[in-house]
Amino acid sequence: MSLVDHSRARRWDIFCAVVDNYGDIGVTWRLARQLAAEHGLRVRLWVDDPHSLVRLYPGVDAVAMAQTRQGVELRRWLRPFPEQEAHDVGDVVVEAFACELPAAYLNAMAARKPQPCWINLEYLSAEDWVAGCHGLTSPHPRLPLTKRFFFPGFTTATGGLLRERDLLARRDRFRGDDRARAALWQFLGVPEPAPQQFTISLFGYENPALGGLLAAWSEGGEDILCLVPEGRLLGDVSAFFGATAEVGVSFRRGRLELRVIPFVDQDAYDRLLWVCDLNFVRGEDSFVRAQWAGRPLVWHIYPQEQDAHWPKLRAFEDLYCAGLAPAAARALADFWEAWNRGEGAGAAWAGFRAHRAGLEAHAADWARRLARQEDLAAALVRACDSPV
Ligand code: TRH
Repeated sequence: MSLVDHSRARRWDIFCAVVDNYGDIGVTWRLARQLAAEHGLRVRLWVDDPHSLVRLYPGVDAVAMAQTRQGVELRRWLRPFPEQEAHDVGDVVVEAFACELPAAYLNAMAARKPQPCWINLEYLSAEDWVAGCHGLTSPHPRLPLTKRFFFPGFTTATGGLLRERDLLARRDRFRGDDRARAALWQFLGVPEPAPQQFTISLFGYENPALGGLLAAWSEGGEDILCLVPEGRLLGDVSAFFGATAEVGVSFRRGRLELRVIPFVDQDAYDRLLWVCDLNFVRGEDSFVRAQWAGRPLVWHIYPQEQDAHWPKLRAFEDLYCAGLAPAAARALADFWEAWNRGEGAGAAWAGFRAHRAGLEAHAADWARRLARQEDLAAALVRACDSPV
């Protein structure tokens, strides 16, 4: 039972436009849940495409106009935004990833007394400029409103990363709990890996480098179990094995066993990351969750126009590899480069794998160090409690 009296709590409105700008529903859903659960806030999450949420949390009704799930009031963001929806503006308004707030809602924000705290939640980047831009404000060109830019990040000069209060404790308890691990394998429809199998989760965008990597794994010196969630990599898996890769299918070639697993809810996906020895992740949210797993990871960054993603990738590598032995750092950079370029990952694998022990110790240490920083939800609440 909740000890918080939610009826008197401050109300937050979070807007996420999935259709317009591919706003990251994974991040906003996680943030909304945490604000409600840990900060006792009344949170409304406005989403233009609730279908996108069903995969992350199957309890969501994709067509309902309003529903409450996991303490969050989920509202369908219609276009045009109905005038009558705009009268009830939250104490805090978060526009996620620069989505454009409905004009009627903006007008209502300007008229509200006191005015709401208006936040633009930005994408995650490890680049240096982020620290200088975090917290900057920008007046609306027409209305008497000021928005504040909030940048997630990896240092204390930024807004931090999403991390639920008990995340690392839950992770460690799970790892020590045979029954919980067995339940996960059963849920995934996968027999428990043999002790000598090196277990890899593989989530990413289409990648022409996959065939070469799977060949290296099948011909390598160790048994590998590779788990591929349903999604954009399945075409490349099918091409390699010459057969359709779909949920429930398993393949064997040489030392490699590959199983296609269902796309599971966010909490189960966390457990998958915790149980694997190495995690391939992508985008923003899975990338952060793999860091909290404290195990080595490979990041497929979302490719942007004019190669804008490369400086972002390198900035993170520089930060992450500080303190790592130079040879291990080089092997990591080579492998990540090959994976993101879409060629040469098979050739770079042996070098990466040779540094297993160093990379494992480093990943655990990185998670410990990051966890000393304030988490993003707490930092946002603090920012909104202090005047601009
Ligand atoms: O979906 P993504 O590719 O997201 C990206 C980023 O937000 C990127 O910045 C943006 O520009 C681009 O979209 C368009 O990858 P990401 O961020 O990892 O989101 C995937 C979500 O799916 C994440 O919340 C984890 C979740 N997930 C599950 O819940 N279950 C699963 O089985 C898997 C594989 C993932």
